[in-house]
Amino acid sequence: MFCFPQQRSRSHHPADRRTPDRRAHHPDLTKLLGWKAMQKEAELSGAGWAEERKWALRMGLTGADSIDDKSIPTFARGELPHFAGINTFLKAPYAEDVTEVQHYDATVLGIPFDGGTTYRPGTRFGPQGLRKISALYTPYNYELGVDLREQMTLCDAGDVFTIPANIEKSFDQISRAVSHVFSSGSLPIMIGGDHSIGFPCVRGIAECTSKKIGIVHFDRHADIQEKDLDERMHTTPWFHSTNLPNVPAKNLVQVGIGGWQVPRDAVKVARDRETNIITMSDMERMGIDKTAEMALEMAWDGVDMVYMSFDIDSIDCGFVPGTGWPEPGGFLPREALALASKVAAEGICGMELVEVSPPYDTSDITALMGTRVIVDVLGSMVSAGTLGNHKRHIDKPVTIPHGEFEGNRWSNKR
Ligand SMILES: [Mn+2]
Repeated sequence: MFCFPQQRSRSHHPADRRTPDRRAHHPDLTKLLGWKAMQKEAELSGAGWAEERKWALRMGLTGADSIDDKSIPTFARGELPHFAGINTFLKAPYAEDVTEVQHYDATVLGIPFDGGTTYRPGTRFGPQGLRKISALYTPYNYELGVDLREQMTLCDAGDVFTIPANIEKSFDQISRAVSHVFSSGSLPIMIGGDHSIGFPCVRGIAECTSKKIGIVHFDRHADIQEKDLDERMHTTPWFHSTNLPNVPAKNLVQVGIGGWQVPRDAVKVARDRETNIITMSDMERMGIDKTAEMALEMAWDGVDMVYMSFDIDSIDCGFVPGTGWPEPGGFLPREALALASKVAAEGICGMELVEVSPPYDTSDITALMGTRVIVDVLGSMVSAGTLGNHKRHIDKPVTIPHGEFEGNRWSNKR
């Protein structure tokens, strides 16, 4: 498998003339993660994929006679082809009836709200932007040796009905939706939306538990002042979140903060409340492993669960142009993915991915990056076996009534 006979015979490298076997000069391949990952794939089940292909034939009819691959349906259903279909996140099942989210390990929900934006609007299109480009992904990750479809269940519950230009009503709707998903036992994964949604998201989780919650917050901005432009804008979620009785400010860890866009009002609050700020330079000096270790230590100190908030603008704006308030000097994508994965590996009780603004995006790269953060977080939890750890802390679940209706909408009587 690793022999390259042609290359060997053609090579004029001096090393090859000294020894006939070029491989003797290679490092031990079995020490490479690349080799280990290749072996690990063999341990993965293919049952979920086989099931999806059968399901596609049931839903989309069997394909034309001229097509040799008999698993290809007439109508595109499920993962393939990546350019076709109605896109939910990662082409996961659409939980159109949201009482069904309880049957899934994790639930994606879109929060199309940009009423808290103080510069570039457009994050109301963030959920659709991520869903669209998420169709590019397979559920398998080579390096992790994880296949989400085989190892966990995922659904997309669609978007929360937010009310443009009314922050109070939108926040109430968001908290209600998040509390429904969290109470069901499914892990809530929120796609924003601007960062003002951080407060109602955390509030939705916090009301379902008597336990304490820490927060790891990736951002260039501190987002902890009380008000901005006289309202609770996207610069304020952590002031209001850490006012909640079971969300201690000392367990808020803010990673990547810095540059010229941190309002002094926010710094005063961070200092008063003794939050923990790790700057980009801190991370560079300590390295990724030490940074993650320190963030986890502070976030988990004396609490039962940790929530993750990932602002896409924590990554250098050269990589994520489609965002509400870009700031140079941020994480490299590799650093951000590694940090988010390491934090997620310990288990999280929910996450939000915010500030993707498709109208300002180029070639979907910002939405692509946001999608990648979410799938890496899920893959990391699956790999570490920590997905579902939050369930044991749901001791005050909420029940939200649904309306009464029988039959199907927009269809002729059967
Ligand atoms: Mn930010």
